[in-house]
Amino acid sequence: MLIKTTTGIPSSEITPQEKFLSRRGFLAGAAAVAGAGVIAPQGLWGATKLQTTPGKFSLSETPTPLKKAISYNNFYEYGVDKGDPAANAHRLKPRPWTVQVEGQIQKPLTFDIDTIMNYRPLEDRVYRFRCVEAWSMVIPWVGYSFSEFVKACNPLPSAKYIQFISLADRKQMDLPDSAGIYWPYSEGLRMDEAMHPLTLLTFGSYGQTLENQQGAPIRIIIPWKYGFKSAKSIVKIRFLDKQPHTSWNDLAPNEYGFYANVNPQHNHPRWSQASERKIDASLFPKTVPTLSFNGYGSEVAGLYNGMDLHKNY
Ligand SMILES: Nc1nc2c(c(=O)[nH]1)N[C@H]1C(S)=C(S)[C@@H](COP(=O)(O)O)O[C@H]1N2
Ligand SMILES: [Mo]
Repeated sequence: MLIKTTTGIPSSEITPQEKFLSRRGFLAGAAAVAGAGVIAPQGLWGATKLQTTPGKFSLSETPTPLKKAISYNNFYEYGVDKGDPAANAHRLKPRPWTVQVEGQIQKPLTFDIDTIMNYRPLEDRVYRFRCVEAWSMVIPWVGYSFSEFVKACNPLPSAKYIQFISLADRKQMDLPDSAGIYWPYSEGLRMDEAMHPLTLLTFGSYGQTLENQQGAPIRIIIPWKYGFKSAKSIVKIRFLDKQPHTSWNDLAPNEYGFYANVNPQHNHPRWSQASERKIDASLFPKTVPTLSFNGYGSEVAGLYNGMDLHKNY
């Protein structure tokens, strides 16, 4: 059985939870698409082709070339330069992989990565992706709405926030002190942000599994927020009653807020956020104006009614 509890609880005690998840369609969903998710190893960059359907919310823009998307990355566990993740993330082992879920839920859960990946049909979602460092890409991510997964975990009403925790394993990662981050990398969302249908539980891009440097085998993508909110290589998801600490908040609270909505009017203390270098197929990236909420305002602005987004940056 792919669903285990975290603390070696005997399998007899797991049964009610399994039945519960089955009733909710979690196991049924897994069975219905079993084998549909993963096809055959491609041998290219270690990625595996995924079977996908065209998803909601896709931009009609031409995606950034795959090669650029996987050679210019932020993944501080492997070094602070943009080329470091592509050079060093081969050390990451994306299988076997489990994701623990804990906190304000009925009972802690541990899921195998393939159970999560096969739970819902995988969609292609071409999203704009904007880094706080003022560059952007257009990436065809592969995944399904994170809200589907949340519902399957059955959080308690006291769950108001979600925290994502990335792997921090010295056997597989460098975890350099120079990054300044207190490992493990962690990020968080308010529950309504997490439940928004744009928030994508992500397993792939460009029709194939994530490259290690993109945060294989599972990451989150929140397209209206700066890229640092989108935690990579997630091993733990916590439902919380209070706003969680996040890596960048802890490191530089004057530079990185909890909300981190893309806001061209609110500058980073060291640079403007009014424009971005658009990384596309051209040799020299064009600079284009940045859109509020990264262009997703009509979908998400309502989540922040009555909030001062200069204070809550
Ligand atoms: N675990 C982890 N997740 C992370 C980061 C990181 O250093 N470690 N960097 C963040 C930042 S700053 C950005 S811009 C995006 C980069 O994603 P990409 O390399 O796929 O473009 O990942 C985010 N998620
Ligand atoms: Mo970033």
